[in-house]
Amino acid sequence: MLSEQEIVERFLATRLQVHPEVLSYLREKNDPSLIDRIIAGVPPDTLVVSAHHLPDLHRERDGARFAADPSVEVISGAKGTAGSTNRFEDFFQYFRDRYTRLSEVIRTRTTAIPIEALVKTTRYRQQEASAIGMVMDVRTTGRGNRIVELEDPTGQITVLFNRDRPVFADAERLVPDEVIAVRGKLSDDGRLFFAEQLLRPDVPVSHAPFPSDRPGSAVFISDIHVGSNTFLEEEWKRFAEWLPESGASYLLVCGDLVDGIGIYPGQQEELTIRDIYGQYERLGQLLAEVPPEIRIILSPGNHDVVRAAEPQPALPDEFTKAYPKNVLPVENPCLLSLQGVRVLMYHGRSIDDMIGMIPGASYAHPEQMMVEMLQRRHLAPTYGKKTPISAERQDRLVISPVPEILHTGHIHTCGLTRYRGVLGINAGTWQSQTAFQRQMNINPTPARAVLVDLRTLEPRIMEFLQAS
Ligand code: D5M
Ligand code: FE
Ligand code: ZN
Repeated sequence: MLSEQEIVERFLATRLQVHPEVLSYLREKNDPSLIDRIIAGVPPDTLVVSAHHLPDLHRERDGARFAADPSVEVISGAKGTAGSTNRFEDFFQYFRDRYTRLSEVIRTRTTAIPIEALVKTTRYRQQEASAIGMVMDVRTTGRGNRIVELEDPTGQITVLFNRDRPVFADAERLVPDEVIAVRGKLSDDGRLFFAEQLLRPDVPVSHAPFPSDRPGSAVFISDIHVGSNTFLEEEWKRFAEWLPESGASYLLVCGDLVDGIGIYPGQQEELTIRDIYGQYERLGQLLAEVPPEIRIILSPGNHDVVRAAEPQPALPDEFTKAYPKNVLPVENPCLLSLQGVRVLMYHGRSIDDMIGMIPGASYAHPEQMMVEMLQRRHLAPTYGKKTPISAERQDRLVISPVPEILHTGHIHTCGLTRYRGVLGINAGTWQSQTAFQRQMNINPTPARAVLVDLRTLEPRIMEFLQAS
């Protein structure tokens, strides 16, 4: 099969960019001559080759991808793709895969030396050098400097970030298990590396998102918590009445679809539906009121019935068999293409972990944590805290490719961001403040939905809260 790189380079040679839709089409066709035919056919002032440049192919295909009606393609995280629980070798493979993929992203911006060579060869003690590694441990010393144990497949080194140097601001936000590059100098005895610069994999500065080339819009929500006595049924009704008027073709729900059972101590007392089947049945009834033309994408969260370890599998058939045909259960995380606009859905359990570790982070600003994810190119950078991760051979939580939209939920507050062209969305929740959240001083922003025009990637927050 033609590689993505080969296709992109052939177009770039004639100064053309390629829309991801066209890219995946060409990869499937695997016919290099097709590329030349397309190049010959586009108007001279074209910057991006998109689906409408392919009128013949349009007819040629029977699939929905190029049709005018809504099209959802699950790029990764389709139902049934999450692996089963792991053996010890998988655990090793998991971190190796994470390191390999993230270090490749950083390597495009710096020339790094394997840590073993850096430590063993004396010549690096006089000159600046760079290394790429995973943060095995990070701590603050008594003097307020940051110390990191950095590891790559060849060795390990202790890296010091001096609190008086400019690099310290980046170093303050270091978390265990993220992959970084450091530039600096080794101490004379070769035991300590003094870092002057820290690079994260990040989104390229020049990153340009690909909007849809035809009209369409999508609604983003999360954390419905059906079955909870704090589920805002009246607000949901208003939302359901608005949906047909919204003009949207897609409704994306990013986890915590129901409140579940046995999720926290004493939950029984806060449930109006105490049976898990009953909760999903009620959700099905609510979804049946959504116009059948709207594609509904459901990914799970930590309150849902599937295993907690991420990637979380899609809802099993036994819970969704009575659901309308326009409902598509997917995994968490999941990468979708909505008429060419790539949306990465992730419930966001790692946001709790990151809020606990990153200075200045707060439950009021999910959008800031989405930026932290994008900079690390990882949805759950730290292993072994509150976020359970299933260590499979491939790290499905790595953010690659860079999506047009990152959709999260979980912390029940609404926040939007635009980071290097990527739109970050957390719509909030459909549950009012619980007793537990009151104790924790978490102030939810319930009953909001975010409507996005897929041609402009412009978001609009819609409010459905009733005046109480
Ligand atoms: O999570 C909703 C919000 O409440 C989210 O920000 C986490 C917080 N939360 C919920 N349970 C706990 C516990 N046990 N410890 C700390 N923080 C918590 P949701 O997934 O809807 O319960
Ligand atoms: Fe939730
Ligand atoms: Zn949650």
